[in-house]
Amino acid sequence: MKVPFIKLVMITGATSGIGSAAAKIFAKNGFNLVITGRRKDRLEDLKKKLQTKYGVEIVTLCFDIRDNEAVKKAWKSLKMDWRQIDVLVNNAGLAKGFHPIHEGLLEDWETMIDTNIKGLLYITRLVSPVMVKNQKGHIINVCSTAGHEVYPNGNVYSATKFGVDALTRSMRLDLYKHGIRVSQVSPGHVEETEFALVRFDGDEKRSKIYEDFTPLKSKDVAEIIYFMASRSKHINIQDVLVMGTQQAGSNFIDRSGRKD
Ligand code: NDP
Ligand code: 8X3
Repeated sequence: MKVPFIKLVMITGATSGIGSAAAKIFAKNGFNLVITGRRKDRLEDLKKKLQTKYGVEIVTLCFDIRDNEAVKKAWKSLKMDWRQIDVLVNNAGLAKGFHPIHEGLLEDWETMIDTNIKGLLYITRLVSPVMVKNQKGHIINVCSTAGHEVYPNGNVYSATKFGVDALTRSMRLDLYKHGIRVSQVSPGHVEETEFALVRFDGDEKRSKIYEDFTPLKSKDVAEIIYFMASRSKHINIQDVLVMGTQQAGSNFIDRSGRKD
């Protein structure tokens, strides 16, 4: 279903997981895309695949979202037409480490704060003025259940996602009078992502956290993002808190076996 008021969608962190799944669903529905991430080969592969399969146009921007100069340079490299973003999906993000607060690594904390909060702000600061000028647009932040409740060892990751939740709500107050929708999706555990592998520093064994229950899949979250973006203009879905059926909260998971 092509939605007439959406032409161009920007998705940060499209090289894997939820961002990559979101790129696929928007492309499948005929929208042009700006996709970002640090891994250029992944971006180029995805671009080629989606352009060939769905006949859409895609621009890739390769940068580290923690580096504001790199973010600005990438943005300036876009032709004016490609800056007229209708939907911004602020998805790039990560958890690093799983330590109690007294053992946490400062480097991990800085990576999470710089990526999940500052990176989101760097992008939003460039895209939102265009939306205000156009008096239309939609910003969808990828928050988390960790942005609504805490769990042991989740400390700084949760703090960044509580920050995302605060930003979603306050950005909406700043932008709604300009006809801009601000939403977020807050998922629990999501597989078919690199989230756990990144959190546990590439440790394959530790990252196998989905073997005894069925979590959400990246496509499930992507479908929700697409659903939010494709509602009639007068509807703004403010937040979707979503978990797999075997998860009832950050600290409540039925680990009695997968129920695929
Ligand atoms: P993935 O690790 O699969 O994807 C993360 C994406 O973020 C990648 O495309 C990665 O690209 C990008 N990214 C990370 N750091 C940077 C950086 N410094 N600069 C640019 N891009 C960056 O994980 P998910 O798909 O799970 O994560 C997507 C979002 O979903 C995150 O915000 C995460 O917090 C959130 N989330 C995830 C859940 C889960 O259980 N998986 C649950 C709830 C929320 P690259 O490495 O190429 O730079
Ligand atoms: C990812 C979900 O529970 O690992 O945001 O924090 S959780």
